[in-house]
Amino acid sequence: MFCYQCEQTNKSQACTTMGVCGKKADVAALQDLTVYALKGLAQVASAGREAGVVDPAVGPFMVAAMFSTLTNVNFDPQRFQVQLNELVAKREALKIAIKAKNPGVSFPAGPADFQPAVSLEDLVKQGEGQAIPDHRDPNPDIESLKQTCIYGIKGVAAYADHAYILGQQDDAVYAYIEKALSESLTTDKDLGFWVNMAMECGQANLKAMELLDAANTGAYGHPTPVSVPLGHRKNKCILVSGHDLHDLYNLLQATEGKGIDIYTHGEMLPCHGYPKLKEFKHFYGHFGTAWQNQQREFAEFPGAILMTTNCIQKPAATYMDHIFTTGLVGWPGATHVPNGDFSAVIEKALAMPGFTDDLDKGAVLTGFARNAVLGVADKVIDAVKSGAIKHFFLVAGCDGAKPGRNYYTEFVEKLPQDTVVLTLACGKFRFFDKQLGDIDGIPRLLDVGQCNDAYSAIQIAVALAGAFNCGVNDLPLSMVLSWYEQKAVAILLTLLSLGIKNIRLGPTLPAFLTPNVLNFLVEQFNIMPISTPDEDIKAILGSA
Ligand code: SF4
Ligand code: SF3
Repeated sequence: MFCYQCEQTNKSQACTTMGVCGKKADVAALQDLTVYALKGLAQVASAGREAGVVDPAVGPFMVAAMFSTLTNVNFDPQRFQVQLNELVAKREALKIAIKAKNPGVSFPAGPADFQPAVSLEDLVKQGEGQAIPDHRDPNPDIESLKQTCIYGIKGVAAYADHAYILGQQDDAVYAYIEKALSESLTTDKDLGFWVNMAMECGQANLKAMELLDAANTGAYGHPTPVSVPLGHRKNKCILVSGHDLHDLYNLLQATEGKGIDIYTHGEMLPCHGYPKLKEFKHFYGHFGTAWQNQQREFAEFPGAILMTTNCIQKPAATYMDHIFTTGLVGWPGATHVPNGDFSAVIEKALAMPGFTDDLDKGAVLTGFARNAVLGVADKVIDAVKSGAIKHFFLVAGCDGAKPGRNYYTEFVEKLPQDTVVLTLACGKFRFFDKQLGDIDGIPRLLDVGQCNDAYSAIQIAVALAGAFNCGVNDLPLSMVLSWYEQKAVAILLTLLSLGIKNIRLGPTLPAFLTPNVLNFLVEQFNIMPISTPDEDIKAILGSA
């Protein structure tokens, strides 16, 4: 196997025998084969577009399949087998439809006529033949940009899939994915072409995040600030992790009046801000922190646990019998339940002890998405004009296990009192419960939401730039980001495609970027690695 798609990759180079994330070589091969087969489907779909044939089922299938290869989503080999067979069936059906319209059409050899082996074992062998080192572009910099696009597409696919589930889609997103995946098979394009392709990926991701924002706010209302308890109360309980608001809503409905409280974990924390989710009285509080602490935290939770998307960490034996997966997420041995049918989860929660006492552990604020922040824009603008707020920081992105991620905790702790921190995604758990106080009633720590709510943060930045009659790069705003998986790659490409400069990125830089590509990013965007909190704060704020 060869995988270097996430920040945790072995020795900051590549996982070659077993993933640091727990991914085994067979699943790595099946994921490589899925991406390979998706390139073939993309070629056929692109040919279909030229002939005026678009199968509306292909785009949503493509994003779901791509999402299933994202870090910490699906570790279950069987599920990849089912998906690969479905993919090829869809591709062949599309070929027939295109041929009906244009009988003279021919399709390229290679992934567009890939036939999956019958046994899982042979399928894995086919996948082993698709490992990255065997198919690199002869130009390492182009290979680097191709992989950047593929990982960015995985992030776009995640958001597009979530949006589709809630009824929002845009064919332009699917068209981009088809084009980029088809082009990744070519070797005749230059660096400029692939830089543009990466910027287009950023724009496709902006669209996908916009669709998801419309989907989430359309279905559940605009988030409003809310205080979320970190303790618990005596009752049966279910813990929901991942990113999927639709699953949470279905679970809240299904558990109403059943004597079960629902708690969020990780990226589900901001769900408490959505009016239509918040109105359920048994949607109680938040338990635990970010994904990499699951084994410790889940072992202490006395109820059923539901994983709706990434990040699943290898479940410990102590809770394997009461962790459930749904949607695209999977782990061999964990019970997988179909979306929307949570009866097995509820049954398990009722059979478990639940919390047997009440515990007050304080509370945290969330719900500062674009509507809430822009609703008090006048107050924020006045505070900047009066000098009460000197600088904004977006300290955002993924969390992970590396000790170097303490940088983000220290960074936030050391910021002067006249600064405001906007945050989003699971990286916030490094500092989400710090009491930073407020400036003229504006909290100094504002949780904008999940990783996809980078869309909301961009809208806030654009609105502030409009109010101050300047560009986003001229605002007193600095972005200090942390990455782990491929959604963060997509978001970074979005920010770059919007021309945003001076981003600090950590804890380490992606292994798939070559020195030349990195130099290009530095020259064009002044992107820089994090150093120490003291040095970076000094560099941003001067000696103030
Ligand atoms: Fe390694 Fe990350 Fe790939 Fe897992 S997803 S195998 S940790 S690079
Ligand atoms: Fe976190 Fe997995 Fe990236 Fe949604 S839950 S941000 S790492």
